[in-house]
Amino acid sequence: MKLLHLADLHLGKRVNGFEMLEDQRALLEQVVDLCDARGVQAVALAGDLYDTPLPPAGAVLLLDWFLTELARRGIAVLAVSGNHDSAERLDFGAGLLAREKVYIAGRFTGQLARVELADEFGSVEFCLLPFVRAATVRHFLPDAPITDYDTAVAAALATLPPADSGTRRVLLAHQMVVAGSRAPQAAGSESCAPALSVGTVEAVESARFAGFGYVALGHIHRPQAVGSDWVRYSGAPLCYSLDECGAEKSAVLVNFGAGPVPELELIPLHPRRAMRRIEGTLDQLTAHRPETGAEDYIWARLEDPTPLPDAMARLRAVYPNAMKLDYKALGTGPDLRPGAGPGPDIRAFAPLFDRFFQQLHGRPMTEEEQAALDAMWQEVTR
Ligand SMILES: [Mn+2]
Repeated sequence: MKLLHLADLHLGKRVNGFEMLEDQRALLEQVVDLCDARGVQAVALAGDLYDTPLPPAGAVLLLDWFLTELARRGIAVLAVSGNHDSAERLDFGAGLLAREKVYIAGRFTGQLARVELADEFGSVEFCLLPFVRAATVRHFLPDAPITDYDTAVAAALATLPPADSGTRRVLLAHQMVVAGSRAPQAAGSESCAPALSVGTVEAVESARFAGFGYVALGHIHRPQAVGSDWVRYSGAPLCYSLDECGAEKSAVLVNFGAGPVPELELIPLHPRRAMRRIEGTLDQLTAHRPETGAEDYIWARLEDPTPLPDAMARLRAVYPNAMKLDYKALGTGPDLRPGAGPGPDIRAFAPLFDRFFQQLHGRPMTEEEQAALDAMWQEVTR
């Protein structure tokens, strides 16, 4: 059986004010083509189908189109809610959709939904764990030994009947998973990302998933395995933050043979518009329209020594989808970062400002600039 693992579609997302719906449509068209080309029999969507609990109508229609196209081809769909989805709204029509082999688990209500799909070697069992918090699991399983998030997820998994040896079993989950003390590498567009840095992260240990042949994870937007090759974040299919400029995106093709452990292949996904960073002076960057990629989402880092008026307007004349513009510090002056040597004397404004100016512009002030600064200094200290 060939299963295609995707997650974190975030349909309806806006990035820096730009509507991503057309990019998402092009991406899902690519996924449907990929299913045709590779003979995919099932698609796993591991949470965050939508970007918000109340997605815009266009996002709902896009998911409707995608599910209909897959169902039309007889491809089964397995989906769980993520933390961005409304669990209840995702469950709308779930019983009806299951008749078309579209299996959606929005809410956790005390037991994991299980779906058996058949291939020439027998059946593959899919276990669907919607996004849960410890309190949700505790509510439905009051007698389970739950002390934290890790034990809560373990208790939810313990509601599954034990698997026979040799059973081919897949779990879908949308959680923060760690391997020992190693947290997954966030991409920057997850709303959970800040929690990663403070060290109080709520996470489930990858070893909890030992009984599964493959674990299709969502939540972290950078593709990666956690603890084992078969416990994997597919990553978001598009760049959803400028921190992801240039990141390669992929889907996981999970190929089950007769044995309990599948073969994996990462299939690159190609965005309609890349998200990338360019550097140079504004004149250089806008000298002519590039032959390819002019429509890309651009973060321009200008090497001009001083901020320029109307820089964004000039940039967008060439790159209409430029998202961000900032200036590269050209500093050749002293390194003023914390810990980079004895600190400057904060009582002496002039030398301090000198060093700041040098670091920013890579040259000392001209006489004219020095005079302007002196005048300002006189004014504020008078
Ligand atoms: Mn997400």
